[in-house]
Amino acid sequence: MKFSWLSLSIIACALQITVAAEDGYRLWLRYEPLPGQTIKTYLPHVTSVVASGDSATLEAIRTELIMGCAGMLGNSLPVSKDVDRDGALVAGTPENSPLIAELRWQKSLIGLGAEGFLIRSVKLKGRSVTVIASSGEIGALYGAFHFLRLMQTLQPIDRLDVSQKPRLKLRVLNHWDNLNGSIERGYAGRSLWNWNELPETVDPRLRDYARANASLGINGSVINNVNANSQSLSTEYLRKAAAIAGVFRPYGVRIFLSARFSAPMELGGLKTADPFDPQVATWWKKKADEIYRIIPDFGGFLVKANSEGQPGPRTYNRNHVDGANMLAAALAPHNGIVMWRAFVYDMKPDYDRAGAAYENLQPFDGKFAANVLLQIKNGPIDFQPREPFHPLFGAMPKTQLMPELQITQEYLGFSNHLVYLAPMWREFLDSDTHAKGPGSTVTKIVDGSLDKQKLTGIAGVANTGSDRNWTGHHFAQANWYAFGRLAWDADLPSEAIAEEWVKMTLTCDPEACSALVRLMLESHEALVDYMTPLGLHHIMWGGHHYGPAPWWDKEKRDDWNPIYYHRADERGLGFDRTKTGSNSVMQYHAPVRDRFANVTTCPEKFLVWFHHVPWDFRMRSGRIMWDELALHYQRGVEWVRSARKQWDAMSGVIDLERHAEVAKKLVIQERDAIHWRDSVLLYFQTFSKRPLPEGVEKPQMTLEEYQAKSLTW
Ligand code: GCW
Repeated sequence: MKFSWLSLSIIACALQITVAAEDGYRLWLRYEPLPGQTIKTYLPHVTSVVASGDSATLEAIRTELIMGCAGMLGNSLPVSKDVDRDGALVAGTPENSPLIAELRWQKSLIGLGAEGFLIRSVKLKGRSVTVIASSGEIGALYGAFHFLRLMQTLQPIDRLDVSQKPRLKLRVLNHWDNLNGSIERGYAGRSLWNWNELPETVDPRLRDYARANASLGINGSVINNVNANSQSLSTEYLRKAAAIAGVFRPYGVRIFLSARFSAPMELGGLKTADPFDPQVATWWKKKADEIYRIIPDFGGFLVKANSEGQPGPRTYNRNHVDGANMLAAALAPHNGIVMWRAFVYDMKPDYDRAGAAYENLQPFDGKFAANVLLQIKNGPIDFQPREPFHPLFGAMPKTQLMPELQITQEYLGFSNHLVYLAPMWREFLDSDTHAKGPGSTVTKIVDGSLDKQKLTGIAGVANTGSDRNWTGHHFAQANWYAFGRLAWDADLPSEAIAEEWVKMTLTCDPEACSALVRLMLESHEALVDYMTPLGLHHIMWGGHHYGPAPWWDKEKRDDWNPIYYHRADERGLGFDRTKTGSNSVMQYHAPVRDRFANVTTCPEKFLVWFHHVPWDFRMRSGRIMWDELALHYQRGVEWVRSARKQWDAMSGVIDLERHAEVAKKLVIQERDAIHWRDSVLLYFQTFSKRPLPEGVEKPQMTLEEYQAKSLTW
C-alpha cells in the first residue's frame, strides 16, 4: 500500500501544527503526546495499520490512525497488507478486507448497520491484533475515531470488545448560512462555504469540518439558512453544493438544502407555488431529478414554511401536510426526505405563542408522508436558556418527529459566555412526556422505541464559522462535540461527554480535568440563574437577543416583545398558561400537565413559565418569590466570579494562547452577568416595590442607564 500525497501532507501538517501555537483549530482531534506511562502500555498494541482498499474513506481511516498515533505515541505506523506482527490495527469491512471476512462476524456486523462497528482484541494469523470492523466503510471510519478516542481519553485498549451503532438515523447540523457569507445567529465569523469560489475552488478547511463531524458520527449537513434563498436550488448553486458534497462524502456527511417554498415562482417563473397546482408539483419533481443528477447522494430538504414571513402552503390556503407531502413526493423516488419545521406561530389576538405550534400541527398527526420528519425545537418558544419540553413530543404518535436543538448560543450569550449545553439537552431528552404512561421520555419518542417511528433523527443549529477556532469561544467547541455525541447515543451522560472533551481538547491532568468538568456541568444552571431563572423567558434585547431588555415593547409583533412573556405587574410575575390564562398547559399529558398547572407542584424552574405568581408567593425555601428571584441572579454572578478564579488558577495547565483567550471571555461574561442581574432586578422592582434581599449586591447603574443602551458583544 502506498501513501497518497494527500495523506502525507495531512500528516506533515498535523505534526507541524503540534509545535505551532495552540489556536483551537484542531478541536478535539489534537492527538497531543500522551503521558509517558500510557504510551508505554499502548505501544505494543499499536504497531501497524492493515486497512486495504482504494476508496477515499479507507484512505481517511489510514491517515487518521497514522496521524493519531504519531501525535499521541510518537511512533510512525507502517501500513501493511497483512498481519505480520502483534499490535496490528486491522480496519475495514468484510468486503474489502479478506482478514475481516475470515473472522465470520458478518451477522453481527449486518445487525449493527453500515454506520455501526465492532472493535475487538483478537488473535488473527497467530498474532494479537485489534480489529475495527463494520459492514460499511463509514462505520469503519467511525470505529477508527472511536479507537483513537479511547486512547485520547486514556482508556485501556488491550482487551477491547466494543459494539456500537447509532440509535438515530439522521444526525444533522443545520447551518443558517446565507449565500452572501453571513450567518444568521452565527457568532464565529463568516460562513465556511466559499460560494464565490465554488465549485472550482473548495477551501481545504471543509475537509476538516467533515472530518470533525465524522469523528462524532454526524452524517448530514444542511448547508443553507432555513430563511432560504431560492437561488440555492439553481443549477449554478447546485454545482457549487456538489463540490462541497464531494469533500464531505468520504466522511459520511451528506448534504441537504433548505428549500424556499416559493422557488417555483422565483426560479421557475410560475405564477404560483400552490402545492395543488400540477405545474408546481412537476417543477419540484424536475428539480429533485436535477438535484440527484448533480448530487447523487443528496439528503433532502429542510423547510421553514409559513413562519416568520416565509412563504408556505398556507399562503395558498393549503395546509402543512399538503406542502410537505408534495415535496416528499418529488424526493421519494430518490430516497430523499423532507424535514418540515414545526416552528410555526401565527399571531392572533390574545393567543399564547407557546401553544401555537401544537395548535397548528397536532391535528395533522398521521397525515405526513413516510419520508417526512417534523423537526421540532426542544421547547415551545424558541431556544431559550431553559424551556419545558415542547408539547408536540408525545402528541403525534403517528408522525415522525425529530428534535431541533440550537448549538449556536443565540439567547445564551453568543460566543462570549462559557456555557456547556449537554445538561440542558439532557434535561430535554430525559423529560417524561407520559404519552404512554411513565417512562415515555422524549428520547424514546424520537428514537422510535415508543411509537415504532421508522425514520429517526436529530438536528442541531450549528455554531461553526470561519474563526480560526471554529466556534468563537474555545468552550463552544464542547457544544458541537456534545451535540454529536448525544446524536450518536442519546443516553450518554453530560459528565461523560464533558470528560471526554476536556481530555481530548484541553488537558489530561486529572485534577484540572475534574475541575473543568465540574465547571462545565455547573455552567448552564449558572447562566439560567443570571439570565432567566424561575421560568422567565424571552426577556432579551430585541433583534440581536444579546443581553437583557425585559422592558422592551417596540417590536412590531407583541410576541416578539419581552413584556408579552413576563407579564410583570404590581401583583406578580409570569405568564399564566393554566386554565385561568391561556390554558396551553393542557397540551401536555396527565400527570405532567397537572404537575405544571398547580402552582404548588410546578417545578420552580418553570414557575413563571406557567403561572402568574405573586411577588410574596412562598417558595420551597421559605423565601418569598421576589427574594428568591433576586438571589438566583446574585448566585449566577457569583458563579462567574468563581469560574474566573478557577480558570485563572489553571494557567500552568492550559496552553498560554487558549488560556488567555478564555480568560478574556470570562471577563465579558462577568460584566454581562452583572448587567443582567442589575437591570432585570431594577426593572422588576418597579413592580414588586420591594427591597433587594440581603446578599444581593447594590446595582452598579440606574435602570434608566441600563435601558438607554444594550450590552455590546
Ligand atoms: O429564533 C429565531 C431566530 C431566527 C430564526 C428562527 C427560526 C432562522 O431569531 O433568526 O431564523 O428562530 O428558527 O426559524
